[in-house]
Amino acid sequence: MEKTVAVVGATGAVGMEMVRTLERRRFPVKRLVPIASERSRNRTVNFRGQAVPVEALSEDNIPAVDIALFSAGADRSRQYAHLFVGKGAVVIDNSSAFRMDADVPLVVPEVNAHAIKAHRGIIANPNCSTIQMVQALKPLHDAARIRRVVVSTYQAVSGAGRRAIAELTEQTKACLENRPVECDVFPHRIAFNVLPHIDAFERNGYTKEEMKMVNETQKIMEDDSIAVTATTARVPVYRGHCESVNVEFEKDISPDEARRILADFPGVCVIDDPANNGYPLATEADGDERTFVGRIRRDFTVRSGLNMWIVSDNLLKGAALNAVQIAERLFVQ
Ligand code: NAP
Ligand code: 12T
Repeated sequence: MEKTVAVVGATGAVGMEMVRTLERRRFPVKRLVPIASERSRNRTVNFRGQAVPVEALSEDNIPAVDIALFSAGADRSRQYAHLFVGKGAVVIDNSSAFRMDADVPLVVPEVNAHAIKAHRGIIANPNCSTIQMVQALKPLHDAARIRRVVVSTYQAVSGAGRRAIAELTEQTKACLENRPVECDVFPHRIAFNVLPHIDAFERNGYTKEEMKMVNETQKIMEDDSIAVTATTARVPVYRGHCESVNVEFEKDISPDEARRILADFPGVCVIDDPANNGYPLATEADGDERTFVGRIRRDFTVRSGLNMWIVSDNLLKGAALNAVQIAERLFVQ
């Protein structure tokens, strides 16, 4: 049965990918309702060869839709998600607003699709860095039980939205032309730099982005005994988050076993051919729906441990694709 689908934040970096992903995966859309701020009133969004007018988000004018994909920031999600649910929609929310709420499923379909059915109107999409990491961790946990994870990320600027993408371009040009560099979105220059700072700092010394990786991993894997510690950094890459992940296991697991297990897991592609310089790259992941894993090798400093390198397109599996896959599980399969 075809569904009416609203995309709230349709003009943003994630929202535009949501619209493209609905089209590419032939989601049974009866009517698309693209929604953004007042600023976008006169804009249109291209969907299946048509220019669809963008509507302005307003409490007085909540459309009755079957599905609402939210990617307009956590404040908009807090203000409007329940109003869409009140009009009969299931909301799939990309922001951090509801992820840790006990009555909101936090879902990566390949990992915990069963959690979807407990929803009460809202389903949360995890953080981009968490999604690609748990896709690799889940099958390894089932095989050898994970004790502890140490992760460092190298995150693309598109995770911080349209203005951040433009800022990398502007600053790069300014640097190459010996002009002064202006910082607006990021607290320091991102061009030709690495910033160990994503989202706001908490009192415990970690950033919110780092704590999302800790808390969301335990919720999705349904195992609070998995210890996770994270450092998240921004790199001057447009698209594709990279992660160095160190995992300690209870049982022994060899790199060959891990490669076999990961290659069989849906959505994961193993690229691990160092002899031919074969490993996952942001440039290769850009525009691809898969999560890539490589550089799988033993951590010789513990009884059973592995190191690996995980890369995925943060706007696809890290955001838009995962949300559309949740909608597919709800309504298509
Ligand atoms: P973006 O490129 O800055 O786009 C923001 C979108 O929200 C635009 O469509 C914008 O509309 C709309 N918007 C902003 N303020 C609004 C308002 N007051 N009323 C209605 N619409 C408003 O940002 P983005 O990168 O796409 O991120 C959007 C959201 O997705 C954020 O909540 C972010 O946390 C989340 N996100 C999640 C992940 C993940 O890990 N799953 C990854 C990236 C982002 P206008 O064009 O009219 O301004
Ligand atoms: N600050 O969905 O800046 O919680 O890359 C995702 C990405 C928050 C989120 C980023 C962020 C989220 C970023």
